[in-house]
Amino acid sequence: MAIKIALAGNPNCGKTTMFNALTGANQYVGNWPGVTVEKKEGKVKSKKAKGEEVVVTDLPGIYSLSPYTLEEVVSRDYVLNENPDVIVDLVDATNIERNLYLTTQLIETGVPVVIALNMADLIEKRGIKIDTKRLSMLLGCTIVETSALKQTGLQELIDEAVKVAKKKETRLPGEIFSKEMEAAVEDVKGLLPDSITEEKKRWYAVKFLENDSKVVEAVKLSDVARSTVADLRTKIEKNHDDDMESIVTDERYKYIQKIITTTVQKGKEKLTASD
Ligand code: BGO
Repeated sequence: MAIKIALAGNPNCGKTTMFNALTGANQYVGNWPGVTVEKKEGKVKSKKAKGEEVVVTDLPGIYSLSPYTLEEVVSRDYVLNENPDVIVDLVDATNIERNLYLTTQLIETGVPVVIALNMADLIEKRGIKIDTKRLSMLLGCTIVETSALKQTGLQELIDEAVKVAKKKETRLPGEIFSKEMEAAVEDVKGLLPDSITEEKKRWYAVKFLENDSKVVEAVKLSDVARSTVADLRTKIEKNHDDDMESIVTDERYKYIQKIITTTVQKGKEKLTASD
C-alpha cells in the first residue's frame, strides 16, 4: 500500500507551486467525487519510503475545517475518512498567525502533521524571526522550512513526512482552550461512540460542542448524550454571552497569540509574494 500524504493549507500559501515542484509531470487531475472541485494527486520519491510508493493528494485551499464551503467539506472528509498517513500542512511564514488557525484544527484530527514553513526565502528579507524549534515543541509536530518557489527544503519535507507516516504515532495536541472548554471537550469525548477512533475523538467532540450540522447528522448519539452535549453548550454560551462557534474561534486565536508571542518576531509589513 502506498504511503498517503495529504497536502493542506490556506489559499495562497503556495500549495500549487509546492505540489507542482514535488510531483512534476507525475501528477493526475480529476474531480473530488460528486463535486466540481479539482482533485490533484501525484507521486513523489523518498529514500525513506524504502521502495514503497508515496502519493501526495493536494487538498483544496481552506482557512478552516468548518462545514460551510465545498472546499472545507472535501478537505475534512478526506482527512477524517480516507486515512492519510500524514498531513503536510503548508504554513505561509509571512502570515503565520492566520495560517496556524487551520493548523490547530488539523492537529486535532489525530492524523500526524508535519508543518512546511513555506515562503522561507522571505523570512529574512522581511526581518521576520521564527523560533522553529520552540514552535515545533509547542505544536507537537516537526517543522521543515521550505520555499516552493526556490525549490528548497522539498526533499527534506517529503523525507520527514514519510518518516512520520511510517512511525504511525499520533501526537495528540496539548490544551488549546480554556479550562472550562477543555473540560467540556473531555466530557463530550466520553459520550462518543466507539466507531470514532480514540485519536479522532477530540476533533469530533469540539464539532459536537459547536453543533456542526454535518457531524451531528453523520454521527448518531443517544438521546441522553445529545442532551448532555446541549446542556454543556448552553452553559458555556451563557457564561460567555456568545455562541459556541465564536467562543471556539476566539479561544483558538488566543492560543495562537500566546504561542506566537514567544516564537515569532514580526518584521516589515507585507511586500509582494514574489519579493
Ligand atoms: C504569484 N516563496 C515565495 N517568495 N513565493 C512563493 C512561494 C515561496 O516559497 N511559494 C509560492 N509562492 P500558489 P496556492 C505571484 O503567483 O502556489 C508564490 O493558492 C504572481 N503571479 O509564486 O498559487 C507563488 O496554490 C505575481 O505568487 O498558492 C504565487 O496555495 C506577483 O505565492 C503565490 C507575485 O502561490 C501563491 C506573486 C502572477
